[in-house]
Amino acid sequence: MDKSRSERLFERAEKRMPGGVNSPVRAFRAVGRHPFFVEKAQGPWLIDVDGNKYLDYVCSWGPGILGHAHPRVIEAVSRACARGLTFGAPAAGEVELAELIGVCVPDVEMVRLVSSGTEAVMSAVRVARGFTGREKIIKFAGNYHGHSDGLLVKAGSGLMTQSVPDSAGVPAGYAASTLTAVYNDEESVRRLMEENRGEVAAIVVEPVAANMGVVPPKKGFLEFLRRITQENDTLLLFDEVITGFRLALGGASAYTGVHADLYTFGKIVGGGMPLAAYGGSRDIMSCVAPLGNVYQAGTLSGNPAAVAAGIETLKILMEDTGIYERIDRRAQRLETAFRKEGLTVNRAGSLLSAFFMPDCEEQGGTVENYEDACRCDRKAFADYFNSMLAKGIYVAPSQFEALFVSDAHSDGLIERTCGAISESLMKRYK
Ligand code: KE4
Repeated sequence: MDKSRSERLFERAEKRMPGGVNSPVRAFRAVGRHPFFVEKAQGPWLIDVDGNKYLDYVCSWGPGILGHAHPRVIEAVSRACARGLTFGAPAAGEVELAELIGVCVPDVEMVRLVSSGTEAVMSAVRVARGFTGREKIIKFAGNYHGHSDGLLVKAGSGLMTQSVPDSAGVPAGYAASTLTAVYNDEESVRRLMEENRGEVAAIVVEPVAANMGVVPPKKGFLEFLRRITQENDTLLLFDEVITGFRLALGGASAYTGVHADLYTFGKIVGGGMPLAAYGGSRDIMSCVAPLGNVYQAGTLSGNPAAVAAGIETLKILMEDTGIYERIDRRAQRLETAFRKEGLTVNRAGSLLSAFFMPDCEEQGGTVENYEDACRCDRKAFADYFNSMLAKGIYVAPSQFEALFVSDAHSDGLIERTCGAISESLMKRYK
């Protein structure tokens, strides 16, 4: 596999950008090689600058539910760009997207569009604090909610990849207001709520965790979070940057039947463009400036080109909800292939992760929380990643990320992937 142009670009990149990348997990450090540089993407394919073609199961970490460069989305964005890239003033598309989000997720009576998932969660937490007048929040070890200071505590995703669950540069005061519980462990939540009675503004949770690998909520866990927050006048915040419009058109509340007070969305809602959102009931969202006294703003919030991508993506999903059955079925086929090779697999809809448990637990190990996920054999994962890449299949370069299936991953390509899984793993467990 020729990598020469990527290598030359990476050499230049490292001189000008930390680690040569604009987001740490892209650096491939957990899998012991340099990243490839992408030339273009189409459907389920990424093509790198050396002409290598990869079947893409990262899908840009989630936005790509339709596959890359869907013609209708490209057309919508091109039309929007021709009318001007940014106005810094309201435009009709923002209203249409806000209305579509509310149709898909009826709990979101009012929404604010922003430019990244980090910004959405950071803002929603500020709303929870402003609305309740309380300062503390509870999050879960291994959940990742973007890189705002108060949420970089025992976080997942790239922090786990670098095995640094907290970040330097976060003032102790911020971390002090962020309490960390154990995902799927009701007692750990109950204890924190009792120790901080009347002080917790919100419980912030990934309703299906996907940043320590995929870890679905155990039966009753979300229902418990809903009950204990209602009993304590604490808000429940579903961070649906990954699960929103992914698990179902209505996201986690539709998929699980549990309803939150505040929601954050990213990735799919922007159709691959820099757009995210936070929202909830009119009562709660009315505290956001200029209506209320919780300030949040953004030069490019509701950017017309990004809004065009989001609108077209949601319209396609709304027109053909059969997509969810198709991508879930294909993800289930991949789950079967991994299980056949003895791996522990967690799956929720079209999100899944195969865990490389230590040999002693290779059969029947379970991953239900951050501690379980940390036990995984990262070397074995790296070997699997590189073996799959050599076969032209690009999975996330970290054990602690999800595998994303798009509507562009045909049944034939899924079967090809199952074959590659079997070839890549047979040496490990047999
Ligand atoms: P962004 O700021 O990266 O748009 O969104 C932050 C975020 C918030 N909440 C959840 C549940 C998320 O998963 C994310 C971002 N996800 C990671 C991948 N697991 C983004 C990839 C990266 O950091 O490069």
